[in-house]
Amino acid sequence: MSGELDVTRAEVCVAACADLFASDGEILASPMGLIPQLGAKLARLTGAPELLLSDGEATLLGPDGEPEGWLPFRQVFDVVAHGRRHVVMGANQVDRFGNQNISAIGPHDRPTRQLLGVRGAPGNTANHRTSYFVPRHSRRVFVDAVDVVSGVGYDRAGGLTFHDVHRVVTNLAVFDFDNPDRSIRLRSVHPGVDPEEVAARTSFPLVLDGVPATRVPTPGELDLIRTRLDPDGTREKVVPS
Ligand code: F8G
Repeated sequence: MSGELDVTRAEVCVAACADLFASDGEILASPMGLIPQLGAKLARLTGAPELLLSDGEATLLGPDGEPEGWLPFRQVFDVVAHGRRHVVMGANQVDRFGNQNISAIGPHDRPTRQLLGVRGAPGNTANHRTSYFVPRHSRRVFVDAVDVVSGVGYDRAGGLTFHDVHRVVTNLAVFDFDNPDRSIRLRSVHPGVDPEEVAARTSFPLVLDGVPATRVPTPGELDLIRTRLDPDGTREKVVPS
């Protein structure tokens, strides 16, 4: 896809998800979905060796899936409340202040679609760092205003001391919330993606000038992804190039 290493879009997304955890230290990573999971494992093997990985049930795992500890479901709530966690959730909708919806689509009194429900999104965004991964960037996902606030965004987080919506990684780009008003900012555009395409697939305006390219994985990271973490290449089914 890009450069001599023939890096795929999925591999760029995995490295971008690994970078989500780069400065986290010894916290529990809770990546939802294959690409964020590969990113957390890659981070553990490279820049974030203290990261704790969970199987989503009750076991802490090493990067190759080897058991490292026991963390029953009830204790996850203690970890959530103490803020020692970084979750990467999905999003059916995200708006320009980082409000996320995984609950329902349409008017509250008569939704057109019932989705997963708010699940852990309210508690996560009130207590610790939260990021999102969107495998199919579209105007349907990046909306002016979400229909149901599951994960709380910066325009509603006034009283939340530990609110920290970190980044949104999509199949096209990476976003952060580093604007002065904490609105969403295009941080990088994946190699081979035209910034105008990102704008066309987003329902609110974006600043495109001067936006750098998302980094590509290093040769060492590529080797880990391709031979150790995802040798079957399932990543390419989630984010086709
Ligand atoms: C739409 C849209 C849209 C979808 N606009 N229509 C339509 C219009 C689409 C389809 C239909 C379905 C800590 C913690 C927890 C726990 C702990 C506490 C969490 C206890 C665990 C349990 C708990 C949250 C983790 C996630 C969500 C992961 C995803 C989704 C998806 C796709 C977003 C990728 N915008 N969108 N439709 N969970 N899930 O046309 O119509 O709706 O569409 O952290 O839980 O409680 O707390 O979503 O939707 O992060 O990311 O999979 O639902 O699969 O199938 O695309 O085609 O059927 O007509 P989906 P999809 P139709 S943390």
